Amino acid sequence: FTGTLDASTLIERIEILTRVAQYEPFRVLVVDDSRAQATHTERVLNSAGIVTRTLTEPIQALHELSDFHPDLIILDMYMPDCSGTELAKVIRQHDRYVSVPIIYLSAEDDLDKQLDAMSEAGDDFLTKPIKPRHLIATVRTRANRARNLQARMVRDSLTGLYNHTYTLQLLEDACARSRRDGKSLAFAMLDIDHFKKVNDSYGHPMGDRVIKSLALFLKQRLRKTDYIGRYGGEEFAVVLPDTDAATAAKVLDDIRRRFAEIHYPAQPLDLSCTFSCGIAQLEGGIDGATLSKRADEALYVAKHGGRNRVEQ
Ligand code: GH3
Ligand code: MG
Ligand code: MG
Ligand code: MG
Repeated sequence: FTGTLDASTLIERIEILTRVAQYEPFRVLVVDDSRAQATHTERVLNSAGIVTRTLTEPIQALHELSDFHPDLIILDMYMPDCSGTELAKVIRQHDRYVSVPIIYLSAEDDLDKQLDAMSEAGDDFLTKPIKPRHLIATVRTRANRARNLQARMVRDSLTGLYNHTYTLQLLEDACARSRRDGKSLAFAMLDIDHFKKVNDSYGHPMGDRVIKSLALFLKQRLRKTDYIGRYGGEEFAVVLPDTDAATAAKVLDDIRRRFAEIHYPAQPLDLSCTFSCGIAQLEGGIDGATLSKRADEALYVAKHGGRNRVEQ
C-alpha cells in the first residue's frame, strides 16, 4: 500500500481473501499395508485434485498427522502391526484430531464387522473394490464439512484470524519446531491504542471496522508462514518463525507506521488509529507461555512509553 487508504476498500479485500482461502486442495492420509492398494487409492484421489500421503506402516501415522495435517484419514482394516480400528482409536485420543473424519476402506464385507469397527472409532466404512466416483465423492463431502467445522473452531468470526486458544497452540508448535531446527522465532503482541475512545466517539460498528482492517493489514504485510491471531478484543498476536526479535521489530514498526496513516471516513472528522506492540524471541528452553509473557511485558513498556511504538 502507498498513501492514504480508505477502510471500505480494505474490508472488501478481506472478503475476497476469505473466499480464496477455501480453494486449498483437500489433503488425505491413506494408511494401507498393501503398497498396491495404497497407490491405487492415491491415484484415484489425485485424479480429483486431492493431495494424498500414503503410509504402509501404521506406526508412522501419528507422526505423519502432525506433519501433514490431513483433512481426512483413510484406513485399511487388516494390517500386520496394528489394525485400522486400533489405529483409529489411538488417533481419536488426541484432542487435535477429534474432528478429522476417519474412513475405513477394506475388502471386509461382513456388515457386523464393519459396524463394530465404526462403533469403536471411525465415521464410515467403504468396501473394496469401490468405484472411483464413489470414493472421491465421499472424501470430498466429508473433508469439506470437516474443514468448515475446523475453520470455525480455530478462527475468530469477526476477522477470520486464528482465535486465542489456537494461536497459543500454533505458538507452542512453532516453538518446538524452531528448537528442533535450531532456528529463531519471534512472537509479537499488538494492542490498539485508546480503543475505548474509538467506540465511545464513533460507535461500536466503527470499532469493528478498525479491528477488521488491522487484521487484513497484518495478513497482507506479513509472510504466509507467519501466524496471525486475534488474541482478545482489540489485541492481536503474531508468531514469526525463522525471525529474530530485531527483524520482527522492524517489520512490525513498518506496519505500525502505515497503519497509522489509514483514514476511516467519519463525521465530523475522519478517524485514524495507532497500535502498540511488544516483541520477544525464543531463547534457551523457554516455552510458548513464557514467550508470550515476555511479549506482553514488552507491550506494557510500549504502552507506558507513550503508545504508538514497538518495543522488544
Ligand atoms: P490502551 O491504549 O491502554 O490499550 O487503551 P484501550 O482503550 O484500548 O484499552 P482497553 O484494553 O481497556 O479497551 C479495549 C476496548 O476494546 C474495550 C472494549 O469495549 C473494546 N472492544 C473489545 N472487543 C471489541 C470488539 O470486538 N469490537 C469493538 N468495537 N470494541 C471492542
Ligand atoms: Mg491390509
Ligand atoms: Mg486491550
Ligand atoms: Mg487497547
